[in-house]
Amino acid sequence: MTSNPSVLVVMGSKSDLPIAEKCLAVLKELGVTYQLMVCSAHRTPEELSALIKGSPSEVFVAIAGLSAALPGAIAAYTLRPVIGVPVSGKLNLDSILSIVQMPPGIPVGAVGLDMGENAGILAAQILAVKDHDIFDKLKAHRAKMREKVMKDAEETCGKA
Ligand code: RP5
Repeated sequence: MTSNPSVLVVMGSKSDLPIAEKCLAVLKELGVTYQLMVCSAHRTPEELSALIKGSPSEVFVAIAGLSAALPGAIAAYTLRPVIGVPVSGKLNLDSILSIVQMPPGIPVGAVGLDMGENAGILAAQILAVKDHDIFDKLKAHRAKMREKVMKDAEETCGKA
């Protein structure tokens, strides 16, 4: 971990780790520095407040399931962008709605259910507005995806 990570990834519980790992893999590929933490909006509210207020990170990713207050609670403590990742459980709409339905004035950007990778890409895109290295890595990432779809199409359907 670097001393001034660009992205702070917070999980509401250690059980969210498989989703966080998808985010971290993308951040690594795109050359984005990060810190990973477990901190809960409901179970450790004071620690969460101290963590966010003391963080030098430019973007926050918050990963939580059930009544997922974590992204909104983080957004209440910072003016920097917060990306929420809803985690699937017995009811999949619970965490999605908890993250998306923020009150006016305190927005949270939400990605899809369990989509840690999209949170990583979106965080990198925010940083890439000012960081040319990350911008170039995002371009390469898009090109790689394009090549994969073209190859899949050729293998599955033959040459166009
Ligand atoms: C949420 O409750 C966490 O983000 C996790 O997705 C869910 C279950 O937490 P554990 O009971 O596994 O700690 O706060």
